[in-house]
Amino acid sequence: MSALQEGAGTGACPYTLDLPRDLYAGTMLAMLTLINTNRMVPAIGPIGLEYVGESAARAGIEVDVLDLALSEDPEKALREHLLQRSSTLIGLTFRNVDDCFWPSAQWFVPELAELVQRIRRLSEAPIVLGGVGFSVFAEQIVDYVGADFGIRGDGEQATISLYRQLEQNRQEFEAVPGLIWRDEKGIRSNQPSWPAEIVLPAKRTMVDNRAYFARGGQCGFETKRGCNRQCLYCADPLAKGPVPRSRKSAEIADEIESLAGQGIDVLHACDAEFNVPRSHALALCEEMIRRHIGEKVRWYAYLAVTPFDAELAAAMRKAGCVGINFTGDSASEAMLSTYRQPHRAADLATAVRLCREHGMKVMIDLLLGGPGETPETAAETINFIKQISPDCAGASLGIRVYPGTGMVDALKREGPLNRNPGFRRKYTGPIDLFMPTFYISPALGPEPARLIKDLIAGDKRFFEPMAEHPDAAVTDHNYNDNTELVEAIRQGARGAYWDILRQLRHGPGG
Ligand code: B12
Repeated sequence: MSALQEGAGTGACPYTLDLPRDLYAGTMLAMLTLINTNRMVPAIGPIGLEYVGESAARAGIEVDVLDLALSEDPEKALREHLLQRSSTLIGLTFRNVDDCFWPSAQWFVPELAELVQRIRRLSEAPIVLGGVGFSVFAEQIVDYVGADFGIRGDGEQATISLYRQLEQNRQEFEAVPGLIWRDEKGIRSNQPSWPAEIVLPAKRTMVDNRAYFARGGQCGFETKRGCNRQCLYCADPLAKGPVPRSRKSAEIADEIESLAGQGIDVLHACDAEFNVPRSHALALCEEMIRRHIGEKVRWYAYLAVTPFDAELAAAMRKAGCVGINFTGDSASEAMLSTYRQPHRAADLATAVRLCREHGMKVMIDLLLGGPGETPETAAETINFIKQISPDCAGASLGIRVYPGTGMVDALKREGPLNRNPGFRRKYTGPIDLFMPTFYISPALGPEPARLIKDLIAGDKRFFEPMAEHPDAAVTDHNYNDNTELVEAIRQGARGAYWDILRQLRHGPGG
């Protein structure tokens, strides 16, 4: 549970202060205050907030960061921080709207609403929201939590632009890319601009990355944004743009060296798919090899199953990559077509083989239960994965249905959403995709988790789906408040979470 939730549902806020204006005497003025709201553990550094903050600082804006994830007492920290400042703008990063994990289905929007109310009682500054999860539901979240603004998509230039407007008392909000705001007509919004070239500061010193490394076991770095694939279920093109946009290799290498200089030597790429496009992945690896970065850090990445070949595998390993998590989804021809994946089962086998040959650990992430999944297609997938034997496989069951994705269109073709028997959710009333809403093919029967567990049959390479019964053991594959991971990292484990969990089961070489 995230700490902001602790107060959730209690209604009353401890800070119903009537702020005396002289409290602001001697406080810092005209600044951008950035707040990390994500208290999920293991803690993941707010890399998006850091890029936004460093870009604003580079543009000459005074920036301060309040990191609620690293605070022992977030309520006190919030109060003390805001009472010492009179910010021009307060920015909140909202990474996870929900935990995307059925049947956990935790929704974090109500606690964000409470936080916004608490901030309102402590500061008169306008509030802007941003973040990857936020970007999928931007207008709805601004409306629900009562924020003044939101920025959908890339936050760097848009935040600077909004800040300048407020600082100069202008209201040309149409000029701010991706901005959501209110006027007398209601909620207004601009399209994000998705700049083709991404130029970011490479320092990574705006948040305490060493603390994140100690608590989270790895720190992130981003090499590209956006995706031109059309995977049925994926909201990335909505949050990150419909075409891949890359950073310059030298800038990324500078950033990794800066993190290494801070003692952070285990990293995770924050790209949806590191190898899309392949040419950029290879060029970056070559730059890292030229600088001997692979001798200083080890890193992990998410990859699409194709394109992946011996040249890229060799370059990645030499550049320091030690583990790859492939978006495998399925090994059934029918399901891969439904998911609109360009790879086929044979490509999964090649990916596993190449990782083995080049000394990288390999995980295949499966997405079981999509439209048309049957016990036969699920068995085909699980049996195939057993045969090609990756180091581990995530058997996720239940797909988070995001508005604006092909998944919604596909389900609408089956008939009215409210009558579709495949939906799984914890709320009542009509289907509302804003709240955690999942789909599991009805053909998998009344106990789909049981069916998948039976197919896995105790094979320890699989992370099994979580049963829906309230007394079911908590799965180890949900990283939302995963105490096993927290404890392992506290004791010194480092790496991608699947690799840490794998080692807990099988030992480092297993
Ligand atoms: C890499 C990754 C991981 C890695 C992180 C490794 C690391 N060290 O960072 C791991 C595997 C640990 C992970 C775990 C989880 N993840 Co994850 N992850 C991602 C991924 C691929 C990248 C996120 C990222 O860092 N992007 C790069 C940064 C720079 O982008 P950004 O945060 O969006 O920031 C930009 C803008 O949003 C904006 N912005 C950000 N903050 C702010 C603030 C303000 C004020 C403004 C104006 C703008 C702004 O500007 C930034 C720069 O342009 C995304 C999918 C994606 N393509 O983004 C999923 C994603 C964020 N994860 C998701 C989820 C659900 C999770 C888990 C909850 C899964 C689980 N149940 O275990 C956990 C949560 C972990 C945690 N403690 O928070 C979901 C969230 C969706 C949702 N419904 O909310 C995503 C979107 C995937 C998906 N499509 O479902 N994840």
